[in-house]
Amino acid sequence: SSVQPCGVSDDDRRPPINDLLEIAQRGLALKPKRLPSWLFYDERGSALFDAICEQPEYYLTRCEIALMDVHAASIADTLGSDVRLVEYGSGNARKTHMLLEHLHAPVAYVPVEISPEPLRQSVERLAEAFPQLPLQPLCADFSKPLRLPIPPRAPRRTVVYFPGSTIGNFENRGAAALLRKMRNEMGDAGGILIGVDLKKDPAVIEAAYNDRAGVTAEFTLNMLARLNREIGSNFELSAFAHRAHYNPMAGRIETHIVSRREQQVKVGRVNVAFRADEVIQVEYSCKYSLEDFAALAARAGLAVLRVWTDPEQMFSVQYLVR
Ligand code: AVI
Repeated sequence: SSVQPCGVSDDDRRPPINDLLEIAQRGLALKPKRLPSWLFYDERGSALFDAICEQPEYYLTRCEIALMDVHAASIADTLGSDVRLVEYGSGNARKTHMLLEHLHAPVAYVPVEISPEPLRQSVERLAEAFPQLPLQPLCADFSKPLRLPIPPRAPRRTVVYFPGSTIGNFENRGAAALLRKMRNEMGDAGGILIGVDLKKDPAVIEAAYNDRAGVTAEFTLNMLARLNREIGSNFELSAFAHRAHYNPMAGRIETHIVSRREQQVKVGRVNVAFRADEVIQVEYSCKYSLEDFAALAARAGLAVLRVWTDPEQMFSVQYLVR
């Protein structure tokens, strides 16, 4: 079975649909309207996400990098020698670079990334920085079952690396299912090294998803621009707005695209009607306490062996084992 980031839920048990037009029509027919968050990441969206990571309000990347800066050697010691490192959704692989600098005799690095261009670029950079390290890139959707390449020599363990708190973009059930899938792929002796954003002052979290420069708003609305580009819909971008609000009960940022007025949009042959203020739900970014995350890991048959945090406990990197 596959696991989808939230938006269109992973539990509706319909046959898989790959066609963008059908995905959009189906999501916009739901009540409330929902589109899956992976739709953000076309080339423009991926560039906008990189720009979000540079915004002063978006503490996640800065804190995770600061944490890696201090703890990468201790993390590498915990992982041990002769590890095969498999990274889910490797993107620009900046944090990986910090980890690889300290790993003891790694057997191979397997970046798994759905977008071929970022995958190619990161492999090129890593090949230059780590000429001895066997690189085995896999252009694939990490939410689907993976066929990992045969390693050049037998590893002591396989470690799945999943930084950035991307796990937060999955609802509870989907997150547990994804952790279970990683658990299968890592085998008995393996582990999962995962970045998890922590609960904190809601104002700080909300600011991270509403940066003053408006990069996140552009990132959100790029989803509609992408649909216009790829399936010829006619969303008028100025008639929609980005809204990201922290739901303290659920412990998550809920991002919506809001219709600024009553309007009709053509999506293929379908006319989609919007009321004024009607929303499309596009992303959840779940935040965890250390206890919340240990409970989620336990649901997937995993135990938290070690946790590293930054000095202000904004963000955590956790090592999970069977
Ligand atoms: C990729 N993911 C962890 C980001 C997050 O924080 O949920 C995506 C993002 N959406 C808006 N800003 C960043």
